[in-house]
Amino acid sequence: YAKYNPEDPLNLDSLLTEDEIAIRDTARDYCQEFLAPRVLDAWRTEQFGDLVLPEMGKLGLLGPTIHGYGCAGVSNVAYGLVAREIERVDSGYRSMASVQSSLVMHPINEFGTDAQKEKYLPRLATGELVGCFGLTEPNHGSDPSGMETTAEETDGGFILNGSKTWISNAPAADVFIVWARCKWDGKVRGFILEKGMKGLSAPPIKHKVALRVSLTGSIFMDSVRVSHDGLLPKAVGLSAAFSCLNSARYGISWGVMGALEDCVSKTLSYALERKQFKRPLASFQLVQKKLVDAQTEAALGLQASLQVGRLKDRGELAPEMVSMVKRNNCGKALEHARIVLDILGGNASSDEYHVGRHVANLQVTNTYEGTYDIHGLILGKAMTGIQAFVN
Ligand code: TGC
Ligand code: FAD
Repeated sequence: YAKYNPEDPLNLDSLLTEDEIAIRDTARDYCQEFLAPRVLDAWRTEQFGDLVLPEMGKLGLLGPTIHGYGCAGVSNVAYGLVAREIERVDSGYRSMASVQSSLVMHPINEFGTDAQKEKYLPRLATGELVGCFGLTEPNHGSDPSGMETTAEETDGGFILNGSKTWISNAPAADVFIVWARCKWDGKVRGFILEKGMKGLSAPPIKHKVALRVSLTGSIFMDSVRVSHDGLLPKAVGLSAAFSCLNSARYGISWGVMGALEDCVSKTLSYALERKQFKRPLASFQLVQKKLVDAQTEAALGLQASLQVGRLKDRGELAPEMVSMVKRNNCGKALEHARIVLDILGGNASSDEYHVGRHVANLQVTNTYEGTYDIHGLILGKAMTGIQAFVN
């Protein structure tokens, strides 16, 4: 028999290429050396770490699956491994990176003109420019098809009116990918807006109880004039926005497993050291069960994301597969992070023990990019042929 390794229970490493292991190790070293020491202060003060995206950019971690434009051109599995390492430290840092890579660089690369790609991608890849993605509106979260933001044609371009809310990176963004319903044909299209445009503002939403290292904001558009160069010509219909979500949701499925792994690792260390009734907590059967259940779900979730990543790399991905791993992994991460948190006893309430921070973050990851229940209904529709979320 092979020797069982509790740190990699199902030998995920054996399924990765040398290149994937190398980029994973680069990301892990960076995250543990540079992000982990800063996370507590950033969490307490809700700082947007200005250095974070440029540092990630230097290591090739932004838009890593894109070929050209200064991007690394690695596999989707490598992208997932990077998300896992970042989220091992904090879901908010992973949010910053996934918005930049999947929700801003991806649509420009997929739906943009050559000029738009040349203009934005190299500087987004280095983190010199910060991007955000505005789909959710105050009256439309799970149902973006009801969006009220409009675009109308005018001499030389378009005029956008409307508002978006709960937008990651928005207050720090230089580049805004915004989705609007076009008055001339009723279709949703994607636009590129830039900081400083007249009528465009992005105030922060402060005092969040989760994801505090990631800056979140609203986007207000009051007759913002965008030239023809600001239209993403191939981003027509909600399916274009959903294609960005497929990529980001896939990354989240890996990321949350990293957060859960960190919860297991931290509570295991605690359980081995802390004694009650003259014995380490780790010697109690109930405590061992909590740890093993959490570790099992992390190992299984990673295998599922790996399979989806391999299919994505081969061009054999169905969006429902992403719904399945996003929903399962976010749900399991939240459930089991919450259960192992109990092992810390009163110290669960201290941010210095980190697990409570992960639990708060995982509530958001289970909500954004389609809630747990919405992904359940997407899968329910695929299974039964009956759409349950709309009449
Ligand atoms: P429906 O009629 O189902 O679909 C409209 C069109 O879109 C197509 N489509 C997809 N295409 C590609 N990939 C997918 N996953 C797709 N899902 C749907 C569909 O085929 C159709 O195309 P066409 O050509 O026939 O028009 O649309 P619906 O309005 O009934 O959709 C319902 C539902 C529930 C599926 C959808 O609206 C949904 O997914 N809601 C969740 C909303 C959401 O995920 N929002 C995310 C906002 S971004 C965010 O949270 C970023 S956080 C990032 C971070 O900080 O890390
Ligand atoms: P609602 O849609 O109002 O849902 C509320 C509840 O009702 C949920 O439990 C939901 O599952 C349930 N529900 C809704 N419809 C149904 C139904 N048909 N059947 C059963 N149950 C239903 N959005 C962006 O566009 N860009 C971003 O960068 C971004 N970043 C975010 C960052 C943070 C920190 C947060 C919290 C959110 C972010 N979002 C972003 C928004 C996020 O995508 C939405 O919050 C999410 O899609 C849910 O929408 P909602 O909040 O309007 O909830």
